[in-house]
Parts: sequence; structure tokens; C-alpha cells
Amino acid sequence: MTTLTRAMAGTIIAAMVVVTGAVQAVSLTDAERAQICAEAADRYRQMAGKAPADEPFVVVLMYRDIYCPANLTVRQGTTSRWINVDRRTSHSVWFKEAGRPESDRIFPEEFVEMTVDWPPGEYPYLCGPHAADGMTGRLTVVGR
Ligand SMILES: [Cu+2]
Repeated sequence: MTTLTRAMAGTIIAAMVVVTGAVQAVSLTDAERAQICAEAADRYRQMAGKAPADEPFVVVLMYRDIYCPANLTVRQGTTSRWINVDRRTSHSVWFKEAGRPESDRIFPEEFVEMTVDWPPGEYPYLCGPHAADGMTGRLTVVGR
């Protein structure tokens, strides 16, 4: 192996380590996700004084680089709020595949609200800053 090839091999190994680090959140087990989402719901109760399910709108919590719940089915015309219950990190909601613009950064205790009146179908979305860490979600819209 020439020195150059050896140097390139070193670079490739370094790149693989970086990629592995970045996808760690993707490999969360269902139990780990459930635990994080339970913590997120506790954080929301502290902030709002009630459970997410008791709100008159649909709630998706953003916490520790996941959406809770990550998969959600709503009827057309449903108002949904993506709420950041993290302490420091900002997130976004971006229906990139649907060709929509990324939301503004949503800082702790802030939210974005959307009334989804799109045609029935599946709408994957992601967090701009954390998509590479596995922060993605899917909204399924069903007819009224
Ligand atoms: Cu995020």
C-alpha cells in the first residue's frame, strides 16, 4: 500500500466514525423512544399545567432530537402544534418532500401551529438541524 492510499484509507475510516456518531439517534429502540416521549410529556405538563392529550389541538412534542409521536394520523383541517419542550435546543418542522419551506427555528417553550388541509396522503417531515441525527416524523392525512 502506498503512503497516499494508506492516508486515504485513514480518511475513510475517520469519515465512517463520524457517520456512525451522527446516526446514533436513529438506532434508538422503541423502548428508548417511549421513555424519551414519557419525559417529554412530563416536561409539557410542567410547562402547560395539563397533559398534551387534554389540549384542544393535536400536540407533537420535540424533545432530545425526536418527535413525540413520530407518526401521527390527522383528519384534514386538524390544527396541530409542534412544541419544543427541550431546555436548550431549537428545532424546526420541515415538510421538505412536499416542497414546503422549513419553519422558523422553534426555541424552548415555543411552537409552530399548522392547520393541515392537504390532500389525504403521507407527509414525511424532518427537523432541519437534526435530520441527520434521525429527527424525522410522518404525518398521515385522512379525508374529513
Ligand atoms: Cu431538532
